[in-house]
Amino acid sequence: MVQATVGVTGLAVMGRNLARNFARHGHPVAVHNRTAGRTRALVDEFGDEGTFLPAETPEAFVASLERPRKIIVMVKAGAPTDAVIEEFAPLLDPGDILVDGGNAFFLDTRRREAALRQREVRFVGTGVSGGEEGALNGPSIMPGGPREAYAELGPLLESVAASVDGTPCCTHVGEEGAGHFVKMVHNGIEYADMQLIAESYDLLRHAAGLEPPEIAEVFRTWNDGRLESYLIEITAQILDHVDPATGQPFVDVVLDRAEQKGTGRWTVQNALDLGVPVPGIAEAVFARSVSGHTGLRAAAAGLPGPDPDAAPVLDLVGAVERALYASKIVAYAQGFHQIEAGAAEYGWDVDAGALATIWRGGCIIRARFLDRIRAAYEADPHLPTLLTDTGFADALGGAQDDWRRVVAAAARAGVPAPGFAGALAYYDALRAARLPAALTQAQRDYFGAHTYRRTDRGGVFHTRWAQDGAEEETG
Ligand code: NBP
Repeated sequence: MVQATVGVTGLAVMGRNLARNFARHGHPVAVHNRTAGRTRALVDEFGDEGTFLPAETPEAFVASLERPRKIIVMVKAGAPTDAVIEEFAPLLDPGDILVDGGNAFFLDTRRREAALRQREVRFVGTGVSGGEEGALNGPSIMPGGPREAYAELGPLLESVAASVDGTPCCTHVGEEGAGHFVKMVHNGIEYADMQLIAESYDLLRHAAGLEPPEIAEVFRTWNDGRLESYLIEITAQILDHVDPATGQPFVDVVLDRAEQKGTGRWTVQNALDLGVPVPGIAEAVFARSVSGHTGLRAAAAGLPGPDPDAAPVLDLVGAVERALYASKIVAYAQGFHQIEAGAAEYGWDVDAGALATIWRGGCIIRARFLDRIRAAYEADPHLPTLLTDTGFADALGGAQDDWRRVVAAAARAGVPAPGFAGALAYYDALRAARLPAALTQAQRDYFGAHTYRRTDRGGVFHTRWAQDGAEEETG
């Protein structure tokens, strides 16, 4: 009897497409879903794509797998994942590998891995990016969990992952929760990237006065250059699309309220916990939040702004391209900083260059740009920030005038550009010789005796502001 080399449980859009991807690559795949109708539908519709071993019960599913078993769980993240683990764990043997391919919160993954380790089941929290299309044709896969489990699981996952220049977009990203952590920050970076693109569109439309088809053409041109990416490509297509019902540009008939599922918010919450500044990601999360506050927006709609009849800003296209590229470097630098800080905090060995490599294909942020990041980490694996890589520093240098002009143009035209402005502020803060944090610290000492350090000598000091104004050394 044929035994399956891999099993997938949870056959909604992601699981079903991943199972088909395995089957198409010649892997006999066991398939199971809580509601058996989905399992039957998969085999009825796509059974001719490869060898599927459908199972109606967890017991039959587990029995149809080669040992050590490799089972991929693709169910809704949260309580459903715990329910599936509870159901399957008693049926597994020591050495079996249970992969969670859902969008789990990484601290849940750590907890689950520790619990399953007691049973000697190897739990691999794995980020999967690329949506349903990626799951079918090759996603970017970010497995965490035990390194030795990857030795057995890796070839299987690599065979179905996207591939760029012959390199699979899948690697062991780090131990235990690292896979889901990295996927979380990947999504945060995706939020920032999308926000910067949205601001570019808004500026070209409302400061430069271009119409959507003209902006689509600009994006197509950009996609032939260093900004070449999936997100730029789809943006051009969206801006060219005309709504069949009204004949209006499609972008004008979509309600301007961006939703979110939570990974961007998790990224920012975690960054706050780690003390890592990721304003590019935070501004993107907040921009979506602002867009959804329709009551607040309606109340503020009549507030004064700049002259609505002001002449369009000329020659903005090239400047926006340079500002976008510079701001994108900053956003990615922040994301990679968070990943390095997370790895240090949680004790994972994460290779930043390897991440850039596996994000080059399959996922939403796939881009030529990631090759540059890979090269930057290859040249210096201990790069303190992407901003100081020679190539990126040159690009930031070349963008200076335009970046500042674009932020000023946005302010003058009343176009909200928190991504561009925040990226520039972060850049200026990092390169500043002195920051007004000195004044902030002095204020803290004034009202709360929080003490301060001096630039001219060691020690910790407090000034007796409310008494004689004299300074005392406190430590
Ligand atoms: P959903 O997130 O919509 O989940 C539906 C699946 O979960 C169904 O198979 C359902 O079974 C199963 N399920 C639920 Br709900 N509760 C269950 C329980 N208590 N026990 C067993 N099974 C249960 O599916 P999806 O959109 O395919 O996403 C799957 C995972 O992949 C999610 O974690 C998601 O965040 C992640 N992800 C999604 C995308 C994407 O683009 N959609 C991209 C990357 C990652 P049923 O059929 O019996 O109801």
